[in-house]
Amino acid sequence: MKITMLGYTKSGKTCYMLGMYSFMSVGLHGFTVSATDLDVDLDLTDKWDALVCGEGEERWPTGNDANIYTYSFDFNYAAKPIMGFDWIDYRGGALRDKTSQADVQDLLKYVKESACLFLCISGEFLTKEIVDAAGNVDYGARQRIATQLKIQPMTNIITDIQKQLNPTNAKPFPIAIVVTKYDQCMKRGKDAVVRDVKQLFEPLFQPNSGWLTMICPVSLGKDLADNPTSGEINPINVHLPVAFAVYAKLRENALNTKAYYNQVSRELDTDKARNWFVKLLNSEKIANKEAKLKEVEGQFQVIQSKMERLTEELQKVPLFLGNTEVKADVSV
Ligand SMILES: Nc1nc2c(ncn2[C@@H]2O[C@H](COP(=O)(O)OP(=O)(O)OP(=O)(O)O)[C@@H](O)[C@H]2O)c(=O)[nH]1
Ligand SMILES: [Mg+2]
Repeated sequence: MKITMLGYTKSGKTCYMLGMYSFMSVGLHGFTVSATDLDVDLDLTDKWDALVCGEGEERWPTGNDANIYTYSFDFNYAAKPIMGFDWIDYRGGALRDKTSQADVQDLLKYVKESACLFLCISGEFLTKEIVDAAGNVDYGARQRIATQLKIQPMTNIITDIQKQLNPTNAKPFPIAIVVTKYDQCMKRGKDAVVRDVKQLFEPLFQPNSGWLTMICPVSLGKDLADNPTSGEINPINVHLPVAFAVYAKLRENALNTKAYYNQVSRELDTDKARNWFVKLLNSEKIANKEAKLKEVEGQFQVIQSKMERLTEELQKVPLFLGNTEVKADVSV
């Protein structure tokens, strides 16, 4: 599975990936993330060590150059891989550059192959209110903040995906809106930030939009807002967007498995409704289909049990199907 994180330069993409990897290489509740290449593990661990132990501006990674770097990871439970995922790290400036640039084209191609999109928006621009508790919108503030966060190029890409895949609420496309540097706006409280984020990405939250959207605040440490050069690194929520992407992919697999089960089951019903002589002739075919049904049912249960382990974690952050807030569960 491919995941793309869209976000402008300095929005915190590289730091998020480093934080997610280092936190999840130790793991949470039995879930871990591992790099499939040991050199990648070394590279990411070195960068993370610099962040944790370093002081001053140098602790932070340098902004990306015009190359696209691909990282391959496994998402595991009890040290057994549940699913592999590929991640790209690129310069956020590519989001606003001309499509004739090589890396811009590669980025757009990668987006189209991705099973889940992460939209990276920095909490440093979410300190002023857009929507109040009564639902009144300050459109001027919304416009200013949308410009700072470069929402438009992200919305354009979402529109492209809509055209290409035409997601529906029955078969939705998963998007995680990752509010990075949440330490910088956390004083406002989660509800206020979630209200504003919904206003910034309004098309995702319309009835029957076909988008399954998670809004997830993340931070590398709550002290960083006041003290970016030496504040303690202590990541918050960095595992949740990846857990969501894996959950959504499992859900899609479960849906496909269920559809296949129903199809075989219908065929079997038809076979069994024939007269005794035809049934006798088809007895081997019927037995095969019965065995197939059992096998598919087993596969379905395995997928559901993997989903079940993830759902508990996912209750911590809001999830929407179109305009409706939903709970992650194992039903499909
Ligand atoms: N307060 C705070 N600052 C952060 C956090 N994460 C990143 N930053 C700051 O944001 C800067 C940019 O982060 P990067 O991860 O390099 O941003 P990027 O999106 O990869 O940028 P490009 O590579 O240019 O596209 C860092 O140098 C830090 O100063 C965080 O959790 N909290
Ligand atoms: Mg970067």
